[in-house]
Amino acid sequence: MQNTVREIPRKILVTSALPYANGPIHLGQLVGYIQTDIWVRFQKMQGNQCTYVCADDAHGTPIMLRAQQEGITPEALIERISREHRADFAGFSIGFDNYYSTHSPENQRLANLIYQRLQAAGHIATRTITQAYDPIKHMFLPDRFVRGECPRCGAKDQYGDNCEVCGATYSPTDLKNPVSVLSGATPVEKESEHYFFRLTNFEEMLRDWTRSGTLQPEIANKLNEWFETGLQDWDVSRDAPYFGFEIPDAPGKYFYVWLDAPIGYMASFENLCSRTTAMDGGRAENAGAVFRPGMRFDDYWGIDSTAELYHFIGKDIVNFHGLFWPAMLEGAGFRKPTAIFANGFLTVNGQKMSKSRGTFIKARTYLDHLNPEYLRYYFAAKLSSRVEDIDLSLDDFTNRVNADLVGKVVNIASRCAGFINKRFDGQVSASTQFIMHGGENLHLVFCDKGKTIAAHYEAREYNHAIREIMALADIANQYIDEKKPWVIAKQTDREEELQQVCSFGLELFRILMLYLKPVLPEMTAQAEAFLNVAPLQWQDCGKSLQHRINSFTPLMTRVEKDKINAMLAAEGPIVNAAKGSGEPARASTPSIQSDPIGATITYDDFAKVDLRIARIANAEHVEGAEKLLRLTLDLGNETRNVFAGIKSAYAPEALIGKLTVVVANLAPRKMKFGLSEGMVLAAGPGGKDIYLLSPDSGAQPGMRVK
Ligand code: B3M
Ligand code: ZN
Repeated sequence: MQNTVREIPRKILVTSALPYANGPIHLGQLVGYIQTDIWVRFQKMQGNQCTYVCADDAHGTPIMLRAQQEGITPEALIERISREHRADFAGFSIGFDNYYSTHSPENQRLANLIYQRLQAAGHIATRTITQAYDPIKHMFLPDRFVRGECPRCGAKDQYGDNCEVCGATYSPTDLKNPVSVLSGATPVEKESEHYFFRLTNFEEMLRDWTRSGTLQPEIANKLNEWFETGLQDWDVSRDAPYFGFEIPDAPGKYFYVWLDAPIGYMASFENLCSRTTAMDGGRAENAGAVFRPGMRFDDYWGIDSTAELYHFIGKDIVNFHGLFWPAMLEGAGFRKPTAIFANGFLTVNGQKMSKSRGTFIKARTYLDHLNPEYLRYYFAAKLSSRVEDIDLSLDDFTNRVNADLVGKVVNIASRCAGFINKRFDGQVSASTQFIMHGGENLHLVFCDKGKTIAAHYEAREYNHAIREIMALADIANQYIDEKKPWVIAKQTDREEELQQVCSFGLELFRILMLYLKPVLPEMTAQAEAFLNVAPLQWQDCGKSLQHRINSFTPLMTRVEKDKINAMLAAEGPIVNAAKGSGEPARASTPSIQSDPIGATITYDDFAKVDLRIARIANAEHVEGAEKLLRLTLDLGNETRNVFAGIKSAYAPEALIGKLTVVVANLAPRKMKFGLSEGMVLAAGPGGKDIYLLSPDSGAQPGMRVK
């Protein structure tokens, strides 16, 4: 935290990492956006002037290539992805005050300005480097686009930057037998002049800054390793063709996507500032935003800014935010962030999200099946200020949401609202500020906890906040359990008591919703409507209910197992026959877009296909075949020879002994390399992403699959 005097209300600018505009949002990314959104909503409820901006990160080689592949311009691609991203974020109630794009005039102006200031101050150097170049595609190849044999251990088909087998790191020019992923050509080495940001000029500033409490201790330690190995100048240019901003006075040279990406934070904010005066105030994504006409860019980014600036990011991009970014800001005369908050990764059922296991869940797929607030709650219940990975265990998710939100919180309202609506025409008792129970005033107990809960939200210890809130929910439920309104309701002389107990229950429920509002904005909005109260603010604890409420609508229903299963099934790999013809099943770029379901067939059609379990007795390369492996399949009482187009995903040795599924009654096909007597089943788009189907253990070769 910087040692500045804070204005009241605080002026706070918050950002989340800018998602790449080359694919849909997935649940792993949502951890960060939900974490940030909860914090921002909490700040707004406190009455602080908190602004939350984000944008699509729209530049770079993968976006350029994907657009080419789809036969559209990169502008059209990023436009479409931006719409998808906005819809996904809106679905999860991520309440950005502005969502913009790094491919914007503001960002170009700011990127040029920062670069030119750095250059004028002597922080940019040029140097000629040698890089892998694709002679067919006529372009320099990013490390990830070159594959070949590891120079250390000889493992085949490794990326140009590191070996997944032995862990060696190297540059693409070190690979043996390298090929360009784009064209299959052997890359040549070519020289080119590059522009470097002289990070070393900022070493002293960075050492101080990273240790001044701006970073979580884990992150500060991590960055310390960089100081120990020595800071390096940072290559910030890329050669044409590249989708990005051309560097001023350097024709054919473009800013590397990571140079203009964080500047996108500033650009999105500047764009918001220029629109605040003309704000219509009614945009859905601005719920709760406090707009000051004339919010000024310099008040937030100028060197003398007293505003607080926080970047929420994933732990994989701390070097960019903890080193390059503050150095760029310093060198260009802007203020530096107050703090960087990094979150961990998401695992699903204890494992890395995986397309082949169907646990790589897209935000949209989740929204198609489940209530987004379940996930917001579950993440909140697990998130702390530490840089830890969190696990979405789907059973735990179901149990937790059902037990806490449905079983505890909604239950309070549903147990009390019916009596108030039916027996008292919606009128609550007058004195809900005095809920005496067990020698204590529960109203005071609940309001007092507000300070502790606020401190937990402020410190991003949401798991502690949730624990406190659920402890209060337990107290409210105990109160109702002891008072037993359903028993009182049967006694005609206890009308007033019934109204009071139920009113108290609803008042405690109101306070719980107030505390949960940063996490559950939609459910709270419904509760506000039902309780007939103005949008709850943090200081509203004392404003107790004393008026007529509206009729109760179910605020949240239980998580259903079959909805979860339907979601997983929707993400499950689509089964393709790995064709023996030598063509890949689909374009070989990994894609998480699933194939559309094919035409309907009758059961009889299906029954004609004789699927059998087979053991792969042998697998080998086929001389002269680029994509095929020759498999010798043991079907129990016979052996088959099958060619399968799975070479890009499997080494033959890895297949021997495996059980798989084969189409046993497919007419044999004569191929260039011999006769193929069947077809094995595999899923996935192609390339490295091919997954051979295999039965559970116990299946025997020859068994019929039905
Ligand atoms: N697009 C990578 C990521 O989403 C990158 C973040 C930019 S933040 C300025 O993790
Ligand atoms: Zn290796």
